[in-house]
Amino acid sequence: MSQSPPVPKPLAANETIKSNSHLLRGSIASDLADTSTGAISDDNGQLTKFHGLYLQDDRDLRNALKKAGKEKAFSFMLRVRLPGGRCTPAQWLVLDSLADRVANQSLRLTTRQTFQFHGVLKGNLKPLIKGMHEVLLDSIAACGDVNRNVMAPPNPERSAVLQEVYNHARAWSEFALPKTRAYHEIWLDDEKVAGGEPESEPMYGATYLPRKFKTGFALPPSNDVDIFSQDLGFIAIVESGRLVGYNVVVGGGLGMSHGNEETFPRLADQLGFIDTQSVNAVGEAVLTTQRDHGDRTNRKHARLKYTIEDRGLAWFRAEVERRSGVTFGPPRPFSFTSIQDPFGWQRCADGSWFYGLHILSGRIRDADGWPMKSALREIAGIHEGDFRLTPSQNLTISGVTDQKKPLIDSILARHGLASENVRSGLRLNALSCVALPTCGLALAESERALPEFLERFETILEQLGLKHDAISLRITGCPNGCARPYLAEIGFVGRAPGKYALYLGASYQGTRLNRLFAPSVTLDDAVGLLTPVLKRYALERQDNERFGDWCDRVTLPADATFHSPGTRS
Ligand code: SRM
Ligand code: SF4
Repeated sequence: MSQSPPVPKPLAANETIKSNSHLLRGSIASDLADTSTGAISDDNGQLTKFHGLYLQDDRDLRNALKKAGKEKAFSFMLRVRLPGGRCTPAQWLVLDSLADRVANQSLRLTTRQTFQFHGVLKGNLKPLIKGMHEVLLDSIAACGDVNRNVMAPPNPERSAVLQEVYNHARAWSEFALPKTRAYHEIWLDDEKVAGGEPESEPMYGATYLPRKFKTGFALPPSNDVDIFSQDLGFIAIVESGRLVGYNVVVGGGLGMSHGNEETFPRLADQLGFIDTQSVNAVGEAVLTTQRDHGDRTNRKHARLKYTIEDRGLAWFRAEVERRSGVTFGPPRPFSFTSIQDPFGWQRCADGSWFYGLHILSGRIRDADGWPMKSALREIAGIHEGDFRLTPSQNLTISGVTDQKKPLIDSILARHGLASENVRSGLRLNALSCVALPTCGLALAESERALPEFLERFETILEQLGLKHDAISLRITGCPNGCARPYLAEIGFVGRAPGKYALYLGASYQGTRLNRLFAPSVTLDDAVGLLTPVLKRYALERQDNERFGDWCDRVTLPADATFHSPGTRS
């Protein structure tokens, strides 16, 4: 008896929204004109992501508003597109002032080197986007099923190699931008193009990618961009002081769901070496292979990491070679030794200076005793170089001359922001995602909980003589992994209010995932569990052995979870 062919699975709802959207327009414009609500429709909410915007509501106010029978306190988050995290002082001043005028008086530096505004009311979206446009900034493709903000090494050491890597990152970012004019029409009131060629998306097609897609460029020995967490990564290979090409890595990604074993964090695998001329061709081939073969039926299985898991790396490499016409060479040797941003004053090869400023959770606002926003506004007012946002939510003030250095120093000192004031190696290596009150997916606190987590662990580390040891701690409000917690030596992942899964044992350099140590703990539980572990580490570690390596070797059972196939250096 012949078997009937399997019934194809239905497409995910987002696929229909995209294909009916007339290249990302939907009915956003009419939703914007509707003043009876602060929200937009669900379908348009999916489309505005491609324009860098998320509809959110203030979760602190949800219950009270519900009780009062009122609409949720809706507002939008806007994410800026900022390849490699570079921003001029003029742009800084405009973003600073927009945050005061049309958002919640704060700027948030993200784990992918850009800015987010929170609390933007619907009627303020156009003024915000127009204001950004005046200083040549936009939020196109900052979110959505497209190539997102491209990461590049932020260290402002002005070497020719670093500049070249940045140029490649920028060129790939531009090359992979959607071509639709929807953003310009909706937000900047551009005229609709009449006549001429019909608009099209040659690289993406009308349904774009099955899911978000992230690219990073790394320059060893620093893995500051966490290259193995990217869908597509380019690791710069420098020989005799010259950039000769890149090792390409694919299939990294961190999001998972608690209790769903079919979802997991995964480190990227190496495809092989390419020359510098082939970056865009290979990038396009990786992107279109995922466009054509990624899962469009299940958004929890739609990232590139699952396509590679399901079909195998050999198949994927052959497909990319066929599409790009580029043959991969064997990966060339490289080594990552650190992930931490440089802090304080550093001298560059060209004689200029840069200052690495630690910003807890990337939150820039004026808090009591911590007037970060005012200080940076004053610096932007006199600064002649630029600012670089780092993947660890910090900031670099770069291109500072000998003449300007004392002035910047005095502004930092007057506002109490000198890096020497940062208390511990743990704090300098801590990240948190935004979580409550804005993130609709948060199960637990993260940014607002980080200070207490740090204070508790700093006390223990100080007692054990580990205060200045660089140990990475990352916390997120849910398992989506926005602060890359699975690549931290100590990772906390929100499960429920006040409860976190605790992971240990990633390598400090971001080359090995951590593993589950305790499935659901409070901060008190975690302090109780980790104090003896840290004590043993202080006494038993081998010379220069990092906390994550020691945990991996000593503390964790061999069968603790996490899937990380492939070979990494
Ligand atoms: Fe993220 C969704 C914040 C980096 C994995 N992320 C979200 C949303 C938009 C929540 C939502 O969908 O409603 C969060 C908005 C919170 C808010 O109120 O601002 C959010 N993600 C962030 C940021 C701001 C965290 C931060 O504190 O810095 C980071 C913005 C980066 C940027 O500038 O583009 C951010 N998100 C990441 C990273 C880290 C990275 O890319 O290096 C990851 C893990 C890497 C990865 O993608 O695999 C990450 N975010 C996710 C996921 C899970 C994706 C998955 O494959 O399962 C979601 C949920 C989703 O896509 O369904 C998500
Ligand atoms: Fe929100 Fe979860 Fe991302 Fe944190 S990790 S910002 S809680 S989606």
